[in-house]
Amino acid sequence: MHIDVLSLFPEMFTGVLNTSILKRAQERGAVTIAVTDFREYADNKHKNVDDYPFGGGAGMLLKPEPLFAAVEALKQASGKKSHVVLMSPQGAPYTHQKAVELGTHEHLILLCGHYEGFDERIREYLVDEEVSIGDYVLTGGELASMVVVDSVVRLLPEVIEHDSHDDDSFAHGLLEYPQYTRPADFNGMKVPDVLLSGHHLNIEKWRREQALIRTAMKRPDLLLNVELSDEEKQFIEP
Ligand code: 6GU
Repeated sequence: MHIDVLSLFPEMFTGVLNTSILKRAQERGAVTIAVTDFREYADNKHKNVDDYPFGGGAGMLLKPEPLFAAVEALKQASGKKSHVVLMSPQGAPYTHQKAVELGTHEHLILLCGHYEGFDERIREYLVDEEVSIGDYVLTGGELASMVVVDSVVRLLPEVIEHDSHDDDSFAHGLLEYPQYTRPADFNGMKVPDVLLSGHHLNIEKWRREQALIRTAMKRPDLLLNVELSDEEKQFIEP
């Protein structure tokens, strides 16, 4: 998979892309990631990428030309089937399912604006989808695009170390069950007996119950999208 990020502030990405799992994923060749300053594609000598809105109003808008030219160049260079994502607080809410889905594209192009809005033709003609990472406004799409890159790349088959993603919070629509490591008794704070029992069936049952309880307490909204057995429905009824 190849990921291109278009941003006016490429330096924001340096640490994130060169650390931990994102670093390892690139070293292993599971993904290549490039950040490009789309100011390079500005067509005027002052390298302007923004301009005043027609009809007046506060603030500036990102002009269409630099982003259209940059996306076209990246599509040509990749020779792959490209999927263009606009990072914006107006986008569809970003979820685990979306991370899985974006991971199926061989070439992702993530567009990040900063401070300002986009000329609407970018939305209408250049972009395949628009994504938001939550109901708050960031100064730019950069942090959001790093969230997307991180969550997509860690799920790629070549990056997964073991089956740990099966139990990820959200993988089955539930929050993850509680986990413990040694010591079994830390200053009187004890690990639940069942986990020390070696009884795998009871452990599985306990974990499922705990995931259900935890989700019902912290994120009841998630339960609307989960298949529950009749017994499980009874179990979490208040
Ligand atoms: Cl994707 N961009 C910006 N600028 N703000 C956001 C966002 C994206 N998602 C939530 N807030």
